[in-house]
Amino acid sequence: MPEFAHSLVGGIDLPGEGNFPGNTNPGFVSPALASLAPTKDGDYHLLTTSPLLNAGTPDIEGLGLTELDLAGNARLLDGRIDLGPHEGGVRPVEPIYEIRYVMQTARGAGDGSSWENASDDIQGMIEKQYVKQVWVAEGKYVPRRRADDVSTVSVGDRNNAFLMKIDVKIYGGFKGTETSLSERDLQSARRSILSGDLDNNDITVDGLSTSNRGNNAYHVVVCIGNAGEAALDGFTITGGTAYNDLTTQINGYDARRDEGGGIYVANSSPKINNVFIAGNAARSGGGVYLIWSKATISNFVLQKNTASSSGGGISVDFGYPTLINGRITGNRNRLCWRWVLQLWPRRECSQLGDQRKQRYNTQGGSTLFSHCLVEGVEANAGTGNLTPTPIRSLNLHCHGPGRLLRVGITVFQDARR
Ligand SMILES: [Ca+2]
Ligand SMILES: [Ca+2]
Repeated sequence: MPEFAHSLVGGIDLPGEGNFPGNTNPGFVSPALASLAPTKDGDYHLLTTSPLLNAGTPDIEGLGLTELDLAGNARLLDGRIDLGPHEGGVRPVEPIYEIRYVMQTARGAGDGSSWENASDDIQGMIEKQYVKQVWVAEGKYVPRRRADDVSTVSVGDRNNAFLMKIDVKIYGGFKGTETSLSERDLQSARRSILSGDLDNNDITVDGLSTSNRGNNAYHVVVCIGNAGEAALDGFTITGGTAYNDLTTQINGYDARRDEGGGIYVANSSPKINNVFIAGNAARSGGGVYLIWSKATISNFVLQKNTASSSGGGISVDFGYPTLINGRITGNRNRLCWRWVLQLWPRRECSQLGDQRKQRYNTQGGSTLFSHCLVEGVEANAGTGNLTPTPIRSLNLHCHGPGRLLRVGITVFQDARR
């Protein structure tokens, strides 16, 4: 056998200096199948991940190397030659997957290319090139990346959030075998929970955070700037705790950390559907905060969220959001604005008359309600709204998002300070 040094031969463990074991994956860009030989097909440049980079002979004296390699690039990069006739690695080309799959525990290759190769990183999949939808199986998911720097994993950082991305739709409520969206069963107990419980110590009741939220993420979901066709559909959102005075820049806008514990939407109009938003807290907009937004929130429950100032359930500033088929109940505010739903512009407490009307202020507001029932409000703008008679039994009977379709919106403030 000839002598080898700094070489790789498939299937043979070569003796000698610098040789690679025979089972080493050389990391070619696109090798042709061996069964096709002889062939000129295949791309045998090395990927940037190849172990053969910078593994050639350290001493190039007497090798007769030319200035340029076979492809016309410099023959010596990074101070040491690579195995083979080419120098330098080629970035792997991202395969085109329009749907990426996420499970609580990663499977197979973990690249999200299928349920069998599910990733455990929702944001990582949202950021993938070509992705149009991210499918998320049941389980609890905590954000691992800062909303203002989603390219970096920073486990436990309170600035972490799930950041929606233009034209990317995020769907939850899967078992992990479905091949179409219609196979989801949102009425079952199966839930994909997005949680702000970074330190994993929240006391939860039925999956919803109730206490130990002091070190939780400021926001669970954030959507800022042009959302295009972006959507969030089929999730429970809980544990967001927004009480920080600072702001941060996200997508070119200042985002406040004291509004929108569950969902923070600014200058953006995503579609949010089939969501259960509960057990979140903020200074304003405990469950949801919307500013300059035409968001549509449909088939939703906003329950047991709290605000130290206003809008325990939802707070809306300057926007044209549409709320359809929802229930807003048991949310709590501490200050005088005892509205579970707070719409800009606010009125001072002293200007308010009937306590019941404080629950919903329409003056100058531009929120569109359709097929809604808002307790204590006599004239709801919009179409198909129900008569303002509180139907408390609805509170007891509507739990699954799918069952809310015919209910309309019910707003109760049944938990004051
Ligand atoms: Ca090199
Ligand atoms: Ca916690």
